[in-house]
Amino acid sequence: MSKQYNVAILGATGAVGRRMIEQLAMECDKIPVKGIKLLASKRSVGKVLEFNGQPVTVEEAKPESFDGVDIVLSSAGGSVSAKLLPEAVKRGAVCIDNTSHFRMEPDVPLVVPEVNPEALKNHHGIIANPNCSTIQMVMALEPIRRKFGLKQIIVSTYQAAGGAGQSAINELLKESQDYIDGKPMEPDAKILPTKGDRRHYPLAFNLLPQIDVLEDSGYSHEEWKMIHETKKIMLGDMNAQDIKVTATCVRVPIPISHGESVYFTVEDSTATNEQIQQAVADFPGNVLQDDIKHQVYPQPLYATGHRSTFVGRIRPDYENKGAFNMWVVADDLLKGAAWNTVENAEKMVEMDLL
Ligand code: NAP
Ligand code: 12T
Repeated sequence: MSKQYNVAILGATGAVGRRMIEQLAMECDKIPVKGIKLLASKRSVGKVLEFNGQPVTVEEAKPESFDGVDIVLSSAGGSVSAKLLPEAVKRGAVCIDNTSHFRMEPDVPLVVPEVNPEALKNHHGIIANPNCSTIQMVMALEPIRRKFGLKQIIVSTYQAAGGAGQSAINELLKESQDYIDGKPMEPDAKILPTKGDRRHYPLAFNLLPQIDVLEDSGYSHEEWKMIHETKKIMLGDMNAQDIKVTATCVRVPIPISHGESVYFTVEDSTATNEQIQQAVADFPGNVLQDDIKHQVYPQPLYATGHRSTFVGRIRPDYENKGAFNMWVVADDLLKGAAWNTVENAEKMVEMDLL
């Protein structure tokens, strides 16, 4: 009989955690689950969630929670991961972490399974899931890099509220209703642009060019992550100079699924638009939606709830040979978070790394 696993989901009550529960349940043939633990903060103790149609009571996450656990899928914020994942590893578990806390540590693989699965072999108990915006961008660009080489990437993001948690979605919906009802929105903004910062602004009927904290460099931390995570995933080195990357990250007033305008230049300047479209379409996990005659292009409303990365509007920059524009959309809570995490676990089972 194939191996069976005890799985713990840390942050099980959150926007990502709830999706991890669903995504894992859908993969039980590939990741046979012997037992499941749903872990969250003290606030959620006693709440009952469902796994595979069975009720499971939420427990408070503590070091001892990981006794006997084989796989941890973690999404309870960076400080919780920092404290608890080393405890889980000590107890023999392998952790796939969705927070940014461990991503840049040299012995922590940063993995999108379709892009760099081999990196999983170098794990020391913790595997990091990349940032949601990075994941969908490298999904679209990796097939192009493999066939034609990449020289430069310039990305602008259109990011949904959901990346910042369920409370950010709730805030957006409440503000939208208040705006329609003619009530002031600003006094109630508490979460966005980023919870820990001093000032908060409404997202409804607005655009916020700040995701995560702003750094002295002038970039937001989300922009920093997109630059360095892309290099670590594609080139194995967060500071590699072989591909130049720059990013502008903007929060837009939609609940779920990020859009990205990606401008890129390829090494092989004989690459045609059709060859680029074909390479994207042939890559597992991508769906090409690129038919301008019929107004077919990716949209967040239709990407939500799906695991794929949707790519369209691929077109050459007629002023610069070897340069192209494209538009990329994915569900930031599925491919950008819960599904990529479960998919990493599945890949590890397949590669016999667990
Ligand atoms: P969320 O909806 O706010 O959920 C947070 C989860 O963490 C809840 O289950 C919460 O439990 C739990 N939690 C909070 N404090 C805890 C503590 N001290 N001990 C144990 N559990 C605790 O947020 P989310 O959207 O699911 O995201 C969670 C984290 O995932 C984020 O902070 C971020 O680090 C990461 N994330 C990554 C990506 C990515 O790009 N890969 C995307 C989204 C999120 P309670 O319900 O009990 O409070
Ligand atoms: N601040 O895991 O606010 O690096 O949308 C993902 C999403 C951090 C992360 C967000 C964030 C991450 C957000």
